Amino acid sequence: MTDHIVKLFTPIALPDLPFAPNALEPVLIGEIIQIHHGKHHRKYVDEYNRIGEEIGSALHKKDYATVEKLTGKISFNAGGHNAHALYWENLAPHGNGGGVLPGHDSPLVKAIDHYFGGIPKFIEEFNKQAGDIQGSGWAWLAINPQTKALAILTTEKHDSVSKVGWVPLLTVDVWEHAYYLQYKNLKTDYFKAIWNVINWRTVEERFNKVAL
Ligand code: MN3
Repeated sequence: MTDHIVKLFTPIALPDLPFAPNALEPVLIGEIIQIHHGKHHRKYVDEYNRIGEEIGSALHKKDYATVEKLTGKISFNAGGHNAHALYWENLAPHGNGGGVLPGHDSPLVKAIDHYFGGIPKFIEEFNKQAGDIQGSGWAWLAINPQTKALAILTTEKHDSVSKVGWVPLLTVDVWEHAYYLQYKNLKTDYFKAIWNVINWRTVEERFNKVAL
């Protein structure tokens, strides 16, 4: 009976990048990826772990005020970790899958044709909505798990589309740290270029899990 341990919190680790930091050049320079992954993403992971320990301890002590206070902070860092993990996984080097569209008979492409009138129109609309984000946020292609409808959604800070019941298929980081070292104030150029390194295979796998 003495070994009965209730584990209140399990820390997470920063996931490895699925490519070398300079592998997305010239679309995104290695320095951006190194700082973005090694410093920004790492900080969300570290903060998630630090606050998670605090919440675990507060839950154990029935310290409701502290739990309530820390909930927003853990949500911000959980969202930061989750969104970045999804972002890295839906990028790939040009020449190694990046920017390669699925074939015309792909159910994903058919759905994009249906909802947006084709890939070029989808990209145009995605970039427009990403450009309309005021301040920091994320642009998403998402699927509604009930209706199977596709939509372009944008969120603030690190909120994900999961928060409103949608499943993320593709996400683009629209925080300045994602592009500023290279693109400065020309974020439209970042949006245009990123399609050369989008890993459509990942997007297709995410789509197939929900839609088929
Ligand atoms: Mn970021």
